[in-house]
Amino acid sequence: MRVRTSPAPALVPLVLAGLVLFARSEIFALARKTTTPDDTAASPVSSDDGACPAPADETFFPDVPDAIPFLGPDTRERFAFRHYDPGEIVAGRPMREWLRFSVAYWHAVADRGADPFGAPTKRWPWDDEEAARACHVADSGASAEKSAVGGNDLRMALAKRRMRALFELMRKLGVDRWCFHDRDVAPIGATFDETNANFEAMVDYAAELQAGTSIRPLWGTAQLFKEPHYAQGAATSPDPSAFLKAAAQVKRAMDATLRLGGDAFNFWGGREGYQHLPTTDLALERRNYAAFLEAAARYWNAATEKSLLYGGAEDKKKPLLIEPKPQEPTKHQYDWDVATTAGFLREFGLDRHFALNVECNHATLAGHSCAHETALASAMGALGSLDANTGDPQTGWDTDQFMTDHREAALALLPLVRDGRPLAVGVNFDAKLRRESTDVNDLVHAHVGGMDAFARGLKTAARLAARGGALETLREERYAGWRGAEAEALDLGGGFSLERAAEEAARRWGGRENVGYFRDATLRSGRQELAENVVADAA
Ligand SMILES: [Mn+2]
Repeated sequence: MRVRTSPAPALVPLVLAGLVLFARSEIFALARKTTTPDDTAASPVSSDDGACPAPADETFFPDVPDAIPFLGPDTRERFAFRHYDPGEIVAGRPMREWLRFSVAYWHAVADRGADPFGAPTKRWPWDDEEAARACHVADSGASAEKSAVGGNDLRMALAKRRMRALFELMRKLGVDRWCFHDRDVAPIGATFDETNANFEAMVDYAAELQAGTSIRPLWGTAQLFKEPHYAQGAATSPDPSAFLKAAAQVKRAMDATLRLGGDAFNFWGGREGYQHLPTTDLALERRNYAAFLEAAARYWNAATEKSLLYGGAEDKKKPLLIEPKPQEPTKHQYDWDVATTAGFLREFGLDRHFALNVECNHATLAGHSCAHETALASAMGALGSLDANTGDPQTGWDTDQFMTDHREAALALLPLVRDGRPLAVGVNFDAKLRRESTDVNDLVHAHVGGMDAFARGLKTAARLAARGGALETLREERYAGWRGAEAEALDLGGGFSLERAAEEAARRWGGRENVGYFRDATLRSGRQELAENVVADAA
């Protein structure tokens, strides 16, 4: 395999080699031409031999330094972290422990900017077919003819280039986790078997790229929403054959995730919901969904020989995650939000198997804030991972933008910092470039900005959560009554009853002047404006 050797096939005709060099240099020149004024640092064009560059010479991000440095908030360098300093201790732990960042394969290297109104806008260098053909020839031996490389071979060669681009991006960002859907990393084949073989080959390839690095998946997942077979859902389809196909696909995706050393496996109910309620059997679909998840949990737990994160002991590895989203693409998704999903899991006895993967943009689609969802999941002991992104306040759909507002990040992270424990899984950038952003460097700025926003937000959250700090003092004072003799006398854990409450109320207030409205001596201020000022000051 090319990742291990450095072939320079002498038999590749010079004319083809020249074409490849031309194609590559044109694309890199285009990338440089469209950089912002701050991004004009000189960069080496890969010095390949005109055929397929040796791994050490290949670059898709030529302007970006090998390891983006932390230079502090005052730097003018754009390929630099202003706030993310992985070794800095915040709230008792290094930042890298609090913020186990992950790059999302599908958004980072597989998105080309198409939307329902327009064609793709991004001409990524890793999508260069000529270069992919040359590398396929280099991989498969000098006897192959480059011009004859097409079909599945070409699609696989392109998939490998995309994977290499992802790994270069991660290396330069200093991020060692990635997330993937099975169908995104490998092309669909002409047959069921070819599709599976493609996926296995790409998992092998990713394993080779991971070898010798600390890189591995934060989580893997099965993409159960793109194929026409899943048009009416996968686990909740009215067609049992879709259910069967999806279950087989989950097994394969779980095997791949474990083979790559992934930390967790995620379920996002892509089309698990309904479009038309009058013709939907809600009871059947929800029951089937539960049966699907139950079988998946049984398989995963046996495969990992670990189990039970949610509500169980600490440090259980390899969690299963489920990611709430209220709608889109369906009108109503069964995993609406944290509360709905937790209720569903508990209804079917699945809560001990699954933790929740909160996505910030999904939170706002559900009419919540990201902080509401992390706080609620945390309060339920069910917060497993975070999909770090944000939406647009004036846009009503899932825009999956990078979060750059550190205040929003701070409030989302506050429950974790209060608990003193990082997320069991991590922080995945489920975020993509705008359609108008077409430069490879934009991908780097996006991730750097997201990492800085979360780093700065983490520091803000640590200030807010500091014991004896203004916010925690306000919070403690609000609930002081529940730590005193009055609360103890209520005996909520034991003898409390409405009968006892009635007796006690009569004893305390019977025969007295009415204090129910304006003259209630016990009414205390919630001091919200003061608290808002405290939060604003910390940020
Ligand atoms: Mn989203």
